[in-house]
Amino acid sequence: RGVPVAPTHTYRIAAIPADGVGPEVLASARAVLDALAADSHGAFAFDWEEFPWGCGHFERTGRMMDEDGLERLREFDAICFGAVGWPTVPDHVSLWGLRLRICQSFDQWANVRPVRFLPGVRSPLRAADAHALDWVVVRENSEGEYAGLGGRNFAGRGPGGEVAVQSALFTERGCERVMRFAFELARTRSRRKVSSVTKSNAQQYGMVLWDEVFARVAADYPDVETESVLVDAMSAKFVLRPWELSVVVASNLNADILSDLGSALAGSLGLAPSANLNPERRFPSMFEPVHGSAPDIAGRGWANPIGAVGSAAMMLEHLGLPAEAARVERAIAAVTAAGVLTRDLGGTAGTAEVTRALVDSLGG
Ligand code: GGG
Repeated sequence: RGVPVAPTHTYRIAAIPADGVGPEVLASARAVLDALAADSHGAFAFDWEEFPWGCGHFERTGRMMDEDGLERLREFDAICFGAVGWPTVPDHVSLWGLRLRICQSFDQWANVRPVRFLPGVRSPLRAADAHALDWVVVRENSEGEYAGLGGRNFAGRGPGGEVAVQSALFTERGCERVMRFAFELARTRSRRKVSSVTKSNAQQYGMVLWDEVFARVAADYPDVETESVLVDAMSAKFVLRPWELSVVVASNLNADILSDLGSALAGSLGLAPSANLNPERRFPSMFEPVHGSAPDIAGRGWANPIGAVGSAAMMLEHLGLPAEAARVERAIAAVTAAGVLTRDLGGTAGTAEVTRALVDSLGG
């Protein structure tokens, strides 16, 4: 009686906590999602399967993930990821062996990284400027500087004379699809603007192609304001004129750097959520906090779970549960406004306390 009778939909979610603080923040995201499901009166549920991959797995098996891992992940509705990296494994091995392997194999070509002001959080910006923070960085996530093209030890040159080449790959198709994604996103926002970022004055091939594709795509969106800004100037603009930005689209490396800067300006890298999307939905998309594994605080219960919980909200949106996503967003704002803050934000709360506060703030 009084209980909604919508049919139960069970979402199959793969959890990959991985390394460092990854398990702590992912447990928090799971607690929030499970609380929502428990409160849905049977309308939806999450069926979790956890994959114990990461640097520990690498030390035991020589692999960051199982050989059949991609095949198994393919069956899921979405992937929740923690963080990758541990000092005993070279960072390029752990990153390529797990996170990048999944992103590239599942063609998760759009990495969406929102940056916004949260009440009660101190920003290094002046208060009025901090309140204006409301951007989405759209990171091209399949090629660019992360194409993995290059090599070492050419023509017998050995130690002392070694040469390394690291190439960036830009395809017209890869640029165009991420730019169209950025423009469509801009059309859903109050400020319809897309800022494109390159270093095309110095990088005269790939980034000039990027600029040309941007100009062509922009012509299809006359209702959206545009600008093309060099990455060095954009870094200054993030700090000095943050109110001018809405959607920022950039290559893999540039967007990675800018989104860290953006989340630091919002108060902490620990706050930043992200979605690695395969917009065609041929493969599962992956949701993860922007931050890394933070080995220095791993296991201490200090990690800020808000980036992971915000990523879970992005997953809810992707799964077709926008009202539930909005509940999580409101809970995050209520918890920071109430001053329940982890150490990175100047507070004293631990991960568990923030998680409890988030669950208690979910409301109806
Ligand atoms: N949760 C994100 C994560 O684990 N990131 C690790 C990292 O170092 N990423 C580098 C990159 O994505 O560019």
